[in-house]
Amino acid sequence: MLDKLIKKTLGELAKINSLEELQDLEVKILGRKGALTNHLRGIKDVPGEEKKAYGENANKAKKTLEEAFDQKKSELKEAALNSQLTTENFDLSEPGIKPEIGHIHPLSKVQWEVENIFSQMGFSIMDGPEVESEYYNFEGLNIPKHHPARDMQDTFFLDKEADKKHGRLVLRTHTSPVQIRTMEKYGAPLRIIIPGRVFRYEATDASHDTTFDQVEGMLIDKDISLSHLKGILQEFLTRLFQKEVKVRLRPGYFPFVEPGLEVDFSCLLCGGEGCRVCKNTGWLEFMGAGMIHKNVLKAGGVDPKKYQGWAFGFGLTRLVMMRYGIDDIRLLKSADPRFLTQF
Ligand code: FA5
Repeated sequence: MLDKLIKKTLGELAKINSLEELQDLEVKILGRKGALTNHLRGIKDVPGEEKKAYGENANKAKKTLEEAFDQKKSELKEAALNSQLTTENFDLSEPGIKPEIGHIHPLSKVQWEVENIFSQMGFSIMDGPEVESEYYNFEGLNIPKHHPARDMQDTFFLDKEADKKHGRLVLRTHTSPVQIRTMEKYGAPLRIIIPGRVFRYEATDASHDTTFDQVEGMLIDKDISLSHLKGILQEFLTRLFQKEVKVRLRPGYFPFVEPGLEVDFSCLLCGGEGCRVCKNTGWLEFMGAGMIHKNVLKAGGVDPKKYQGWAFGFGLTRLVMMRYGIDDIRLLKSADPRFLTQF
């Protein structure tokens, strides 16, 4: 009886030419009231000792037929697709769908330009961890515990200790910790820049964010003075903005430099005459810098009697804003295509 049903069904299956016919046959055989389903239900009337064999055979038949139906279904689907491809009209000259092509984020663009200019001047590009220890972020940089200078940079602390010597883990508040890491690793002389992301626990507004990018610079050698710093920065900014830029140094305070400086550059819009952008001063505030403090050189294992050097740190994010005239820092991390497609 079962063999007959299988044979008959396979025979009918072979003659089927459409998915609708296939579905009808499937209902007739495997559906709730289908022939095979009825056969399976008949198990209740079979004597005890024959039940096992009856059930096994019926399930085997069910499996065979299900596979045959699946196989036929894929054949019919493929045939339908092929006939669609051969019968439908194709216009090969019709314009295609233009693929969306992404592009480089303005922050990365400017970062690469900065890296290129400094590489051309013989600087190497360094990297360091974003999750730092208190030691590298503060103590090593001559900012002891409880020193009021720690309040200058509000910090995100992690609930975990690096180790006894290095203290708690923090999200680095500046790229300066990599100064010490690089001195420890390579010793002096050194000529490096360190671009990277930094984090501060502060209220955001149009010019402040909690996550932003900085570029640190450091040059250590014999007989190094601030005139080298001024020369390098002037050259860097002139190449970056492709117009002559002047640099001005003012006294400033950072615990890891002595003397410390604030660096300004001549306003790009008015060239120093005074305008709305520079608030009529002719200058734009750019960054902190100074001669590296001897305690910092020592922390990095460099002998301050033999070597000296300078370091600087500027906000890359703010430089990008100046470069493209972006008036809100938060747009840069917004991932908003209306903003990003403008670059
Ligand atoms: C520092 O972070 C020092 N490490 C810089 C330095 C390095 C000084 C080496 C001396 C020697 P400061 O906190 O001023 O300094 O930050 C440097 C720059 O980061 C600022 O000039 C500014 O451009 C940028 N910056 C600071 N806070 C924010 C913020 N919340 N959002 C965006 N940019 C910021």
